[in-house]
Parts: sequence; C-alpha cells; structure tokens
Amino acid sequence: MNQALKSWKQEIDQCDSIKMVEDMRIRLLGKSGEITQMLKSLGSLDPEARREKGAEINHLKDEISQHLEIKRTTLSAQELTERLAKETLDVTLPTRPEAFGTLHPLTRTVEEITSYFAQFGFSVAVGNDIEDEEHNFTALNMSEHHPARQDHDTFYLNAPQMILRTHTSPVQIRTMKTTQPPIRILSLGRVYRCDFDATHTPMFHQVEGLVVDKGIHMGHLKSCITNFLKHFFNVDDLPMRLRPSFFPFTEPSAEVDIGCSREGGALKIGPGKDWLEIMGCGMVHPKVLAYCGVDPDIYQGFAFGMGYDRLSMLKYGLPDIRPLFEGDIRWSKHYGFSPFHSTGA
Ligand code: 2U9
Repeated sequence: MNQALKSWKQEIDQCDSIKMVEDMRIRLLGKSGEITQMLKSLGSLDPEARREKGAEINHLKDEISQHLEIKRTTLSAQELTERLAKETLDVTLPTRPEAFGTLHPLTRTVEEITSYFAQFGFSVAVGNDIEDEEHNFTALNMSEHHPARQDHDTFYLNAPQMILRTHTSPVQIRTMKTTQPPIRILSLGRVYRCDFDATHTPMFHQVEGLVVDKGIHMGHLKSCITNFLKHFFNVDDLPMRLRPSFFPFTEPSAEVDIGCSREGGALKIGPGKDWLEIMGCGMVHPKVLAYCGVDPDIYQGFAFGMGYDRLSMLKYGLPDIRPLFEGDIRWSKHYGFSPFHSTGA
C-alpha cells in the first residue's frame, strides 16, 4: 500500500495543469476510482481484517486527497501569476475615438443641478415611478375629488390605487414621513402625464427641492432659487420675478420667471424685454407637513419644482424635446458631452 501511495504521489507531482489534477482525482477517488474500489472491496473481509484494512485505505485516501489539494492550490497560483504577466494592460494607451460615448444632456443637467445643491447640504432622494394615489395626491392636499387631480392627466395602472407618478413629490412625502427635520433634499427623475404634442411628451423629467427646518420663510426660498438660476444659466445679473400662483401643496405659491430677450428669433437668457416662466415654488402647505407627521407650529418648509428637459433645452439650445428620448446616436454625438468635462459647480 505504501508503494501505491508513493507512486500515486509521484504521478500527482508530475501533473502540470489543474485539469490533470482533476483527472487524477477522478481516477483515484471518483465513483469507480481505484481507492473507491478498494474501499468497496472491504465488504468481503471478516470484521477484524475489515477494520484494519479499512483504516489503512482511509489513511491512503486522506493522504491522496491532501496531496491533490496542495497540487491544485500550487497550480492555480502559478496559473494566476502567468495570466497576470500575460494580460497586463497599458493604461497609458490612448482610447479609440470611435469607442467614445457621450453624456446625454439630461445626465449633464442632473449632474450640474445636484452638484450645485450638494454644496448647501442637499442630498438626492429617489423613489419609484410606480406610486399609489395616497402619496401622489392625497398627502399633497389633493383629496379624492380635488380638481387638480384631473389636471395631472394621470396614467392609471391595472391595480387599485396604483398610478405612474405625475410628479416627484411623493418622494418628499416619503422622506418627511421617515426623517426628522432638518431636511434638505432634491428628488428627481421621470414623471408621467397622458399628454403628447409639440411641447409635451407623456414621460418627462422633474427636479424638486425641499427644505424643512425651524424658521424657514419665503426669503430663504427666494435667495435659494435666485442663486441657483444665476449659477445654472451662468448669468450674474439675471432678472427674476415671483408671480403669485396656486398649487394645492404650497401656500403661498409662486411661479418664477427669468428675464430673456428674443432678438432675430433667437432666445437669450438674461436682461431683456421679455420674461420666461421657468419653475414653480412655495412654502410647504401646513396640511402637507402635518400629514407627514411634521408639526407645522414648529417647522416650516419651502419647495420648488421644475421640468429639467426644458431647462436643458434652454441652456444647450436644443430645438425639439422629442429627440431627447429617441436614442439616435448621431444626435447624441452632436448634443452630448464628454464624460471627462467638469460640471463646474
Ligand atoms: C412637497 C411639498 C411641496 C413642489 C413644487 C412646483 C411648485 C411646480 C412644476 C414645475 C414645472 C411641475 O414640471 S412642472 O410642470 N412644479 O411648479 N413644484 S412647488 O412642491 C412640493 C413638493 C413636495 C412635499
């Protein structure tokens, strides 16, 4: 038996691939392997001899298993070292220009907005495109028969109370329900309304901001959006005005216009004769705060919302909204951005 052990060990030592080690394992320890057969043959012996022989064969089996394992480990370490040496990559080689993708203008816009607000402690909260009516409407002071529900042209799903979110506001509702103020969040992403014409697509993108803390007032809201819009459009003397408006979830509410000029058909953002409506905002309605378990006598909040498809179009001179969602690579090459370009926040 010692002789067999010695010669099998030698054979294992000579294996020079993991495959050979595996073949050897099957030959000796597999279902009909040589050592397995030896163990099977024990049945024909008397009990005393079986115990003695059995112990010997089990010792042999353990020795061989261990030897196989050591060989396998050594070979796989060797194989890894060889592969690492062979597959070295020269990271200093230039990239093939045709392999370059571009950042979609919407991705770029999101990066600009989130990195700007991050400086002031805003984090990004995300939610789901599929929502329930409670978080999308009821919590936002739009009861079952509130006329604003009809204005939203909602896509109803084939499940009771479930819809495609018509705005990103349910994200703020869920955050307020689960987080103690102070809160500073941006929620952004796809929203859905059943509307399709030259300036509307059934899916579009919104970004909304929410700040909840003690002593928050309209002054905070106004300076927050004034500074953001100046930064976003890169115009220091950007005229801005708040026009009184109505949203069920804010009180008071306002629409925000920025100055622009339309000379020779080209729209230019900045001081000029015209105004352009760009976003909506307001102080969070006390009923909305209370619904989420935030005491309106202690905390106040401001909120704003805007469609960033339009924001991107204005900033980057995109003439039509539809190609934003068509995935045409020629359009992406023309209007997309280099991923290595800083957002400049
Ligand atoms: C909570 C409380 C208040 C978000 C707000 C607007 C005003 C607004 C529109 C801009 C263009 C939607 O994409 S759009 O059509 N939005 O005018 N949004 S205040 O107010 C909130 C949100 C969440 C809990």
